[in-house]
Amino acid sequence: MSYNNLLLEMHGKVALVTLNRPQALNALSPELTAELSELLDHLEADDSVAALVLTGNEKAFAAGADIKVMKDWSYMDVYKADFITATWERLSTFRKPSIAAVAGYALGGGCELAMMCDFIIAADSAKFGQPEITIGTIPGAGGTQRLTRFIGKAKAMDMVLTGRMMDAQEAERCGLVSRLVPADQLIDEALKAAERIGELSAPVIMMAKESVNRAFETTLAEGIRFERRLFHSTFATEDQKEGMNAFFEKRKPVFKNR
Ligand code: CO8
Repeated sequence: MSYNNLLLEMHGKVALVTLNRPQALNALSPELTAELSELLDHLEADDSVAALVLTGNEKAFAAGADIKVMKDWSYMDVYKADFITATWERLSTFRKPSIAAVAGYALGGGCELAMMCDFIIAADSAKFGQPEITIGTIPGAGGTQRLTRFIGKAKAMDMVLTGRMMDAQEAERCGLVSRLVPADQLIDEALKAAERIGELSAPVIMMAKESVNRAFETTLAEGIRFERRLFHSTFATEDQKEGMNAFFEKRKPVFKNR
């Protein structure tokens, strides 16, 4: 597998995927999002991959959709093609755990891509924003929806209507980011978190992820019922027996992903 706009490095069971269009601050061109979508298909199907870390470079995670490519598109171009929704949204349906490791700009589609990951670890240099309004459009890959659910209406309106950027400290304070680390520790911290997840039971991790995600799509009562069914399902796994027995035998569990 080789890609023009992505780098893939395996760290044990963790796939580190780097967005790699530094000359355009990793602007998300149709080619890049198509490559990412294809790579995610491979990573999802590969049993040796336990988790994904998605990152950019020191200056930018990604500065948004590629404005150069889309500026002359007509309504019919974007409507008929359903403006590449399938490739953009692929990350949000990725079933394995995913962490965005963000340094520098995560703007527009870049912020939206980071929010499609399960959580975001940010370097102290990170800057988040939905500046689409400043170029005559609005977020189109979940920015008005995910951002609002993650940080609430007041902050989301402020970001989406003014297009201002939020620094890493503010992003951490308002819950957009799970951990804030010095820039030189970003990748290590994200890999460490992903490796820890990779030591746990893969099917149970998938159930946990599915259950948290359900919180954004349903009522509390339905969500709790959904969680309970998945909780019950964990008792059908060998890994639940192994985890609980290992606790009493005072040893590290050896999960078999069954
Ligand atoms: N698209 C294309 N090229 C870009 C983009 C972009 N989004 N961002 C930066 N670049 C290019 C610049 O044109 C420049 O290229 P060149 O060297 O050839 O002139 C190079 O990257 C470096 O950029 P700057 O010189 O501007 O760097 P600065 O450090 O001065 O500024 C900024 C950095 C503040 C990040 C600035 O580049 C900027 O404002 N970028 C645009 C940010 C933006 O508006 N993003 C939103 C885009 S719209 C969007 O994402 C909608 C998503 C909808 C998805 C829908 C899917 C279904």
